[in-house]
Amino acid sequence: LYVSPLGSTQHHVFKMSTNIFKSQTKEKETFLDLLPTITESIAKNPKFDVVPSVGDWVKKMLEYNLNGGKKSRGLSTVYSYEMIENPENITEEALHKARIMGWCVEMLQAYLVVLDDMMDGSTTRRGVPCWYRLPEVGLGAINDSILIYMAIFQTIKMHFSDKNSYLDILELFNETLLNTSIGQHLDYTMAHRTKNNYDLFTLERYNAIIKFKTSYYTYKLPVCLGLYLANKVDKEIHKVAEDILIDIGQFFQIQDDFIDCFSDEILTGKMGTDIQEGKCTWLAVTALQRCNAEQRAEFEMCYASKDLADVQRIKRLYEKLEIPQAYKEYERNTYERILHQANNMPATASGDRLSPALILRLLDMIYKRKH
Ligand code: DMA
Ligand code: MG
Ligand code: MG
Ligand code: MG
Repeated sequence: LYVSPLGSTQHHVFKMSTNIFKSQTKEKETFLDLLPTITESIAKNPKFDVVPSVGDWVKKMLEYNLNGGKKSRGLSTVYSYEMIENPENITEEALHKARIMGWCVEMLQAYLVVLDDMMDGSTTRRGVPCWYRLPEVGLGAINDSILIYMAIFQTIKMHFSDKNSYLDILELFNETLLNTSIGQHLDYTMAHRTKNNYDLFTLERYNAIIKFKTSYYTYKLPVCLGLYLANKVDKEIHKVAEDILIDIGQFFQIQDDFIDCFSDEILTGKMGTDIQEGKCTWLAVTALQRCNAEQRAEFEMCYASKDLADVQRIKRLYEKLEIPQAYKEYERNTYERILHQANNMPATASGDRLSPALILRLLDMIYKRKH
């Protein structure tokens, strides 16, 4: 099957895309409707019986940190399962389970962003103050992140401990967190160097950072969970999936970097801090590749400054270097390249393949996104 977004001869693909689009809004609604059940069942952990105020806090904290946002990782988990599973096994109950797993991925995301916002000096997320910025929270957010993390495993145990792939699922979550924290370490230390020297801001280094900090938890995790939910435990198919999903994750993070600087806070719900924090972003790396000595000096002087005038100068420099145009071109080329890759994914020794339609669906969820 050849899947192309532009393919005039592959009209069946267009038909499918329209159907998917319709069900996407509905699936999101169904997915969101499940949240109260999830938070309630976590707060009902007998552990909290003797300390009911902690149970109440956990519920409130989960609600705050799981509300809003695109839910793209949770939904990707559900879509992956739907598109991987043998159609005759797809029951309402199986989909319900996939949604619960999707919420576990969203809890991992909540856990990560509670900490990420502290590390990045962020102020807002999903249109509200970052959790650690609430007066009654502060550094208690570190412990709250642990409570969120434990809620993931409580939920997985409750619903999936009878599955053959239970251990694989647990190991996948652990491996994902290790990879993400490697990426977050690189991201943080690159931004907090003591020397004002940008020689380390290379595309190679950048790609390593974003592979670790974003790709594994944003794409590999949801799709591999889809595979496990469909009882596909053969490691070979997981490896085939990993290769292309890392690419999509890097694409997603490059978009995130662009959005941090050039999108509207009203749309994104988060105020960008990448320039102020001196992050190694796609914009910074691309700008450094393009600038002359004078522009490089300006970059070194103004980057990683909290002063609004410096931030504006960096944005003007990006525009002068035509970074927005380069980004548009990058976005289109990458979309085409990944699609081509999707259509040429190898089959495993046992003949298993990852459907190109799933990759197309994941790509279409984010192509040209503004938030
Ligand atoms: C995203 O990096 C990575 C993680 C692990 C949250 P980021 O800081 O650019 O994300 P955001 O823009 O959402 O703060
Ligand atoms: Mg951040
Ligand atoms: Mg960050
Ligand atoms: Mg960002």
